[in-house]
Amino acid sequence: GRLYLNKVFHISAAKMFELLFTDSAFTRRFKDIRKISNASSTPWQKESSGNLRRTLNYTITITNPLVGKSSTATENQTLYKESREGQYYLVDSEVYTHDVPYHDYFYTLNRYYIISHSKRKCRLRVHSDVKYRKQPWGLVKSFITKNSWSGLEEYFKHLEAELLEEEAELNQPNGEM
Ligand code: YK8
Repeated sequence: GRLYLNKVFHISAAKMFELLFTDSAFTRRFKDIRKISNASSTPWQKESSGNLRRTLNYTITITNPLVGKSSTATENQTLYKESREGQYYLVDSEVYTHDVPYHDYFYTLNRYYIISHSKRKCRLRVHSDVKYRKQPWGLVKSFITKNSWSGLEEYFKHLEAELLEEEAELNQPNGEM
């Protein structure tokens, strides 16, 4: 896998969790800019394991010329019970894209760590891996991996840029916060 984001933000850990993993104005705006539509989400629900789970469904717009213009996707997120509110959050997200070529062969596993750095700062790390559900032919596998990595790299660069804007807004001395 690869580390796509690893950065300290002037945003508290609790606020970062709220921005990324609740139905926040930030998430809604980011989805708008990315042309992610038909978004729906279940609430976070406790499982027998003690972890919290939720499922998101949405339609993504794709710019990769090898693929159709859009695909529906399902994202299963797990907030691990080891997480400590305000201190440390660990979320795994499995993303299944249903309408891209070879979609039944792979999914993407994104691991988000939010670690409190100080009262008003946190580190956000996102590590992603392409996982295979069945073994494709070698050439197909490298094709899927290459196209997934470039898509993920672009996505997380954009997410980082939008978070930096949010950080600037939140830290304005005369801001609403
Ligand atoms: C989530 C990983 C792969 C997929 C895409 C697949 C191409 C397959 C090409 C053929 C289009 C929001 C991606 C990038 C779509 C977007 C997914 C997002 C960014 C020719 C083999 C959607 C995070 C996420 C995870 C996986 C990404 C897909 O929050 O290249």
